[in-house]
Amino acid sequence: MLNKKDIASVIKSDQHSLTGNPIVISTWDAGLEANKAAWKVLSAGGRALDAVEEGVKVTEASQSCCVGLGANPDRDGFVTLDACIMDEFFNCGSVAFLEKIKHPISVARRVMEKTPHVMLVGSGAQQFAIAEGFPLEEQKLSPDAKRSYDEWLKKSEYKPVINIEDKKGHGPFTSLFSESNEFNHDTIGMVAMDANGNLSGSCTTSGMGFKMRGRVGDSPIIGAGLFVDNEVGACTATGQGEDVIRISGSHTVIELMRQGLSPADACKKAIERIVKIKKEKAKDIQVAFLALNKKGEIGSFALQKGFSYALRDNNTEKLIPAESWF
Ligand code: SD4
Repeated sequence: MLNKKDIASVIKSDQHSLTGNPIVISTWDAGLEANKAAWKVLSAGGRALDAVEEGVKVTEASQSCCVGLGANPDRDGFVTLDACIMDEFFNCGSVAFLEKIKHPISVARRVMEKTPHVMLVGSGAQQFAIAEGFPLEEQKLSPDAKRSYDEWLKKSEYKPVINIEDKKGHGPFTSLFSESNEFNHDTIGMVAMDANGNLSGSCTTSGMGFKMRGRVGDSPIIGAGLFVDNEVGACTATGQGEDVIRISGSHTVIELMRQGLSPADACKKAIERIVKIKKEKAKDIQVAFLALNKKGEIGSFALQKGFSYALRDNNTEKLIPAESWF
């Protein structure tokens, strides 16, 4: 049921859909650059689906610890990538545990458009990508990833629980800056509404650095790292994937919005659920949700401080710090 506060925020946020104004939001600082590419599509009247693919491709192509081939490897030294995409018709596609392919998000889109399936993994996903004409890249760690991996190998300490001792407030899997002083970024999740009021979303990552070989997080899982219901809204997640999967995070946020909660309140409720499940351990992990509803209202909520998301619409282009539980 809508309460007074919810109704007020819905009324206030009606602008985008009423005026047909497109909007794109995406996770972390790297979202600013990614949004620029998405905005090119949206501002030209293009489809949200194309915008969210083009947007996150920018992050996949850049050198980073946590997205694309330049990212941190698994504990055996291999970079393995996860991605998914979803459109306004409940069409969705996903790849997981994919190696040596530069743009997993585009392979996910091909899975959606060219196969009767939703998800392909590992060598099967790679075989499909090659058959679709995606070049097979070299398995070679980027200089940053190699340095981080060599450092990690000294102790080979496997920590399935996210280490957030770096309280600079950046993502759970990395330090704020790479060793070459480049700004690090995490998983990118992006949701957008186009000028026709249609929603789509994308999510792409290399997952947890130094993870067990074969580990798959929430990012390629429809309903966990991403969900889109064109009648209600779109949501994406970042952070400790295991705990997002545990509560079907993005789907949960959509269902809460369907019940009338604003995006921010729905994200907070989903975080509250994780806190309830994890109890004391919630302090040791980071999870954040980012959502957009059909009215163009946006919202986010994180477990820990330090999560921010990037917004681009007709009026503004900025990074917004999310509220957090702790
Ligand atoms: C995962 N959710 O693989 C991803 C990682 C992430 O910020 O979002 N990092 O669990």
